[in-house]
Amino acid sequence: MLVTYYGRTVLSRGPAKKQIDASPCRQYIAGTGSMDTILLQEAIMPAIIEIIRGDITRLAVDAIVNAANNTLLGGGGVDGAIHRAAGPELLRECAALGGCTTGDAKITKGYRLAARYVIHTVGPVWQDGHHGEPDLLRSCYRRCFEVAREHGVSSIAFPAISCGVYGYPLREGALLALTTAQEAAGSGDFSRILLVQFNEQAQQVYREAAQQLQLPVTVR
Ligand code: AR6
Repeated sequence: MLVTYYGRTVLSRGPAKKQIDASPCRQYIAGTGSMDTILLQEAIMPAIIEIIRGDITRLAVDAIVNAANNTLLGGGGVDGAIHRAAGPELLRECAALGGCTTGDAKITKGYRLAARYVIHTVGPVWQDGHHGEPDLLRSCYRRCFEVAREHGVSSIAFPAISCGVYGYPLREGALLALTTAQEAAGSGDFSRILLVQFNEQAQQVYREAAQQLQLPVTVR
């Protein structure tokens, strides 16, 4: 596992005070030795936010997030995959929820999934970026974290909400996912926040977005 701290400034006294970009913090450890102890401790601890490649339906976390539609009655993409993996009981519980408005989130049990809960959220359909799409997508992530907190969820995994069939540009979606994840990580309520991508290209977009935001993330 590679723990990567992008663009951190070494805060300590001495010659190691410098800014690095896109360089693993391990380089600090191997550096001149004038690094601040706190920074060293941070560097060897895994970051709370993880950028992961894989199938979200297979993750053993407290909750996985579903990129659903307003009916909550299933669909294609990650929604279809989650319903297939969870089994028909999930659809039965969803049917009793009365749908979900765009930007909101609702929780169900995970049934046959390894995850205890599924948090269903409905992202915006991308038009041109001037129809409230960023606010709605931000609201999706924040509402998911709120609902997660209410249910004692400590580890949570997100797909790239809206970035498939709904057409949200992946780069912008990744920046929003990371900034809201960073807010939640700062609250101290979560032990792990996983941002899951299906393929390597998408993972690379997330990695570059983390670099742009100078966020500490674990990539694997
Ligand atoms: N694990 C992780 N990520 C996945 C998986 C998976 N198993 N499957 C797909 N993705 P989408 P949306 C990624 O289209 O854009 C549904 O029909 C995918 O590569 O699933 O919010 C709903 O019912 C993409 O990056 O969700 C709605 O009608 C991301 O998940 C509509 O699609 C989201 O893609 C919602 O569209």
